Amino acid sequence: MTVLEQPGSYHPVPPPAWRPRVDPAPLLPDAEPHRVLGTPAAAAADPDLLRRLHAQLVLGRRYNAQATALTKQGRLAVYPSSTGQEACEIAAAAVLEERDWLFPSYRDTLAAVARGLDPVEALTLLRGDRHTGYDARKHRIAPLCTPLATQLPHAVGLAHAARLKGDDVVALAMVGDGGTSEGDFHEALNFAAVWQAPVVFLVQNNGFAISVPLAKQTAAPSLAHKAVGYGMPGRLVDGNDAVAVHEVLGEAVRRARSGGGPTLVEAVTYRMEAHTNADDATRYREDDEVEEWRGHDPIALLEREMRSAGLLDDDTSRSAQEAAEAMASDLRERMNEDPVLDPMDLFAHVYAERTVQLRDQAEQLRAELEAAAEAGEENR
Ligand SMILES: Cc1ncc(C[n+]2csc(CCOP(=O)(O)OP(=O)(O)O)c2C)c(N)n1
Ligand SMILES: [Mg+2]
Repeated sequence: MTVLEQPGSYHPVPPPAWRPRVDPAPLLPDAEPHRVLGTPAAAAADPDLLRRLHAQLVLGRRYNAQATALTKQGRLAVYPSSTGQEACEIAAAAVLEERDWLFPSYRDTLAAVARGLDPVEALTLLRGDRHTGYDARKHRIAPLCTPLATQLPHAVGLAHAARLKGDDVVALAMVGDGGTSEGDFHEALNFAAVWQAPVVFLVQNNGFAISVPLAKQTAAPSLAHKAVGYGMPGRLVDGNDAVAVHEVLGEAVRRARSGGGPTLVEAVTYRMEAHTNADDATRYREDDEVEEWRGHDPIALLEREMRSAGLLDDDTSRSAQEAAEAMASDLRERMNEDPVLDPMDLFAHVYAERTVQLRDQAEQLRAELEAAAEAGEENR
């Protein structure tokens, strides 16, 4: 008997068991990035929130400038600046509760600082000192992640596990536009949606993955549209509008917390500086483009709104600047101190149980350090 001769009813179209699993329409992002500043909606914004965001943006800008200066002084190995992207960094930290988790990428030291991490600890990894530089569990900030997008599945795993345990925890994971082309991005979003994990994915579309512009990164209508393929809402927001980013991320966090599942947020922003201090951005982009974005600066946008609403005067502006200068001078001073490091610490926190190879290497290093110390004693 051939397949065609088998008994049973004939279905010229797929059986009705097949239908779209969810209605895609509500998942689609808006055509334009959501904005608040410079629109009538700004009048309803909480004045205290505007003041808080402003103070943090000013602090953040100064922090980026200081960290970049430290690379030039040889005190920091490398610094990927988030100048121009401060609104995303600040808002990401502001929408989280203490019990939540932040999963930053290498560019997101400022988000970690805005979450309360000591600015020196936040730079320890980039200084090449000690592991990630801070206690990830204590601060609920995962290590600043250099391998692109690998922080995303971690965020999903943590959020899903928390939900299974009945803990009220949301994970917010940050990634760049380039990171969306990684397999880990796909896997993380797929798992998050299937499990309805309490995660928020924040893609900072800053236009470039080092020298690769977005047009060469993806053919998708927007990065937010990618959400629909996984069955989660995609939201598009002006990443330089601190109030809008705060609003969109806040909604996504509330949705995740209340069991509504994950959201993918694409924040449209721009990397004002080179990829890192080791990069020369003039080799692959025009100054005109940078200048155009300078006109859409996150601090200027907020200040304009606040001044017209009578929420910012020269005194408040000056005191925000002074607080930023004090932070920068403290950072400079403390980064100029040589850290005291134990070379044996290299082997800590690598495996729960040390492998044979690591045990051997640790012994070898210990012997070398002891021999060097003895030789030092003899030469004295
Ligand atoms: C898995 C992996 N592949 C390649 C790199 C090298 N790399 C470091 S940053 C970067 C560009 C990432 O761009 P994007 O995700 O847009 O983040 P941005 O630097 O703009 O914040 C690349 C390719 C890496 N760190 N990890
Ligand atoms: Mg990028």
